[in-house]
Amino acid sequence: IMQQRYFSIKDLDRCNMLITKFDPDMDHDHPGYNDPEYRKRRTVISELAFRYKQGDPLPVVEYTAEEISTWRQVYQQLRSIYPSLACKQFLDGLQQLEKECGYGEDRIPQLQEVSAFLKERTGFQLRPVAGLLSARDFLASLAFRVFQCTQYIRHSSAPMHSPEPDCCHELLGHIPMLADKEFAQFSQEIGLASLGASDEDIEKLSTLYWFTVEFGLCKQNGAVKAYGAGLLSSYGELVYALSNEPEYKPFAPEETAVQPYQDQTYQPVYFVSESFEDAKMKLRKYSANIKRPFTVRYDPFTCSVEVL
Ligand code: H2B
Ligand code: FE
Repeated sequence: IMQQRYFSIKDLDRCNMLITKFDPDMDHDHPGYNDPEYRKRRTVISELAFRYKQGDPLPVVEYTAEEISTWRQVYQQLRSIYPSLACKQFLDGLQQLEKECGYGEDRIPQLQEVSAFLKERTGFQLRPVAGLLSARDFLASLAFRVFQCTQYIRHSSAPMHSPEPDCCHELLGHIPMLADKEFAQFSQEIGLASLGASDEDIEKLSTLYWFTVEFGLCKQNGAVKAYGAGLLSSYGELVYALSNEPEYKPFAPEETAVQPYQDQTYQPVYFVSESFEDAKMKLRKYSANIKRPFTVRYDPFTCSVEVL
């Protein structure tokens, strides 16, 4: 892999290492663990992702009435609090998706249409994935402006919480933000910084990703708003993060990268950025200091990464 002179988007077919710790077949605490129907359904949807190769049409899932009902509950509840708690970029993106991409409480949008929408706005495209990916593989895809998206939905017994990413998390949490040019750039830069990095640096970048893309807050017009997808797809944590209970710290990559985090419950601390511009500049400075065996440059004409 090191001898390769460039990486193309096709190389993402090899970035498929799944982490099974929250999988309904492995995790006894998963709300679907004792539901054989749910697990069977998950296997069917996983197969679509396993078979997918870069360039294939994105698989279409015919969602059941029960799945749509879960989506509706999540959508209605979150939608009602977004206007006061979500950042402007998110609200703009969601509004466009509702107007132009079939977003709404009555149906679960298909990856195909969402990917086409994003591609036009920020050049991001989607790729189906069967579950939680390793940080290295997940971050590598961001370098190519590819976002790996799960297609299954959380168990109907727990619409307000999912231990693993699901389509509510991707479609409601991540997609509206990825429709913003500046945020798309920020996401790609984390991805580019990860290529060729040591395991230790991947862990730090993954923590940075966690406290920004997943759980980030930012200042807007004197108020603190949410832009992290983990917050924007969880009613409970979104309200909690913007209450006066948790601790806030200013986003500072050196410090943020080593902050311990929670993947089972709410975060005890959140990092607040002055703006995306500010976060991007700080991240750039941080990334420049990561020691790597090579440097990389993204070529937007060929959508490939040159190794320098
Ligand atoms: N995999 C998937 N499928 N979705 C994610 O949002 C995700 C992931 N996030 N793997 C990654 C890990 C993130 O927590 C960081 C980079 O470790
Ligand atoms: Fe996520």
